[in-house]
Amino acid sequence: MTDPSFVPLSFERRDGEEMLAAASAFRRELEARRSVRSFSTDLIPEGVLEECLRAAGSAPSGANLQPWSFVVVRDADMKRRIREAAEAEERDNYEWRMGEAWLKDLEALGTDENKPFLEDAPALIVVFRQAYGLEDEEKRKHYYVMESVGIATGFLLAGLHRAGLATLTHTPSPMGFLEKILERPENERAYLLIPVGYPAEGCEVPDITRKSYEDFVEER
Ligand code: IYR
Repeated sequence: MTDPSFVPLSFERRDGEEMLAAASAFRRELEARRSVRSFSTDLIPEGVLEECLRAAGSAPSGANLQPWSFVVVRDADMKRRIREAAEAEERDNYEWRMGEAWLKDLEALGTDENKPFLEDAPALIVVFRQAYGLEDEEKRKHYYVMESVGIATGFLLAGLHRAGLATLTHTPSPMGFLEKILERPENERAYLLIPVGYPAEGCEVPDITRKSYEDFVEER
């Protein structure tokens, strides 16, 4: 048994007015985030991605086992290989895998099997979930992996947006090709592919709306 060890929590209470202002500013900032599918090739200033990834790595996780890995792909050849493999999967998705109802639900987004953003974006962040831990060939159980990686990814997306970068949450499924191309260990499964960068000049986004507050929050 390991005895738990505790340190004082770093926490400062704010007054109500300041809290409301902070919550509201954060809300407005996140509401302004849009998924972008048309990227400029401009490079991201040094250090920015690293800061955002550090924020992601601070997320809470099951038993604090932090069951995630993030791979940053900037290499043009690697991006091209990822694009080719993703488009091959997407061709099948759009041709027969997704089905009529799914295609109908996607109509408003105007997506298709072509994914030029996988080469245009200066960086692709590939998020992997670790189905189990693997150290020195020893397997270790991981807990609430989907939840943990989802929270870390949320931190990451919020941080990238806060830093002034555009992102897309992309899942060219099945995503097994990412595990192969990026030579991931056997315990890792691709979770999400995030192109990151600046929107292309004149970038447009779908004219879609969000649910109203009452439609997704209930107070009792
Ligand atoms: N992966 C495909 C299809 C797609 C699926 C969902 I769910 C989306 O929200 C958007 C697209 C593609 O990327 O085109």
